[in-house]
Amino acid sequence: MLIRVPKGWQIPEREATPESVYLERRRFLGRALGVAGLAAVGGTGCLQGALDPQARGFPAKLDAPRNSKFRPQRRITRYDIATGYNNFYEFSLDKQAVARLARDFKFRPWQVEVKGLVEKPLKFDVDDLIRRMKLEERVYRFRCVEAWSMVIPWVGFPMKQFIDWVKPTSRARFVRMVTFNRPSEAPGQRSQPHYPWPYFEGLTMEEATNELAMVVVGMYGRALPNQNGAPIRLIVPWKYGFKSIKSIVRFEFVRNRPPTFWNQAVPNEYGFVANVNPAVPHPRWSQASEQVVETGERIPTLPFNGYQDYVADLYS
Ligand SMILES: Nc1nc2c(c(=O)[nH]1)N[C@H]1C(S)=C(S)[C@@H](COP(=O)(O)O)O[C@H]1N2
Ligand SMILES: [Mo]
Repeated sequence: MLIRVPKGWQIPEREATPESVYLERRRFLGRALGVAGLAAVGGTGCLQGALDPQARGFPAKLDAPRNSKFRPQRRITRYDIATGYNNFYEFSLDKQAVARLARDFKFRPWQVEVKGLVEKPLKFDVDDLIRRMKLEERVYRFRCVEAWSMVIPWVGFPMKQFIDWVKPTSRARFVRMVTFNRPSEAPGQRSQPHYPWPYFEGLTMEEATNELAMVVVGMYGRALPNQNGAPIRLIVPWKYGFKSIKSIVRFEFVRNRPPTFWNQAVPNEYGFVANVNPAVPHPRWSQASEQVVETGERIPTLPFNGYQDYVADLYS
């Protein structure tokens, strides 16, 4: 197993927050209530599984060196907020109920399939993949289309590393990714049958091989918590959060642009490209600014979520 006891928590850099602070949960509800649109909150009990290091389901340590190239100019979000305020519609559209509802879902063992326009289709256990790839930690800004944001230390590997390993053929122009479909275990899939399950997303090959695109298997020095998309998800920080598909079971290399879940469900609200852009309002949310979930502070939104130097060329 790659999941192991680390040699010691790496001392955070200027912008980082020590683990003791991530794990501090006292102020969570008070602070999070500052976020506009937050519905009435139940007890704190629902967050227990995600917060208490002794509790069942608290993720194992997952050690990886930080890539210090990526330093957002903002403070890292506390662990309890990043794992207690989640969009994961397979479980619930109540962000604060997701952690509890995803707690007993079996995310391991987990098979991942690679198919389509590749030299050799593959099927493997996610932990075999994690052992094979070179892990690193990157602190990225995270921006949801609902106009809230966080800053998260992800653990994973560049998607390019994965693509170089699976070798798509030259005919491949897009990669399509798909989440599990287990309505008997995932209450949101059962209660929202009008959505086109399973969740699916896609990127162009140029986007998928961009330095920023990351396949993520952990956060805050631990394996991914269930509610954040265990055991393997995408992170594309210059795009709205809905592109960053969780709990992937299949990567498929295709010739034509694949449909995407939110574009299919609500075509006039969500496009394929979905780059963070303060100048283009969503029908329900101005994108000019965003609310920092932890503090309630409102800050201007940056083009490409601040990553224009890496990705603006892809779209010119
Ligand atoms: N499978 C799946 N992936 C998903 C979603 C989802 O509902 N299902 N929600 C998306 C949205 S809208 C956001 S903002 C992020 C939230 O990720 P987080 O809970 O780790 O912050 O996951 C994205 N990936
Ligand atoms: Mo989102």
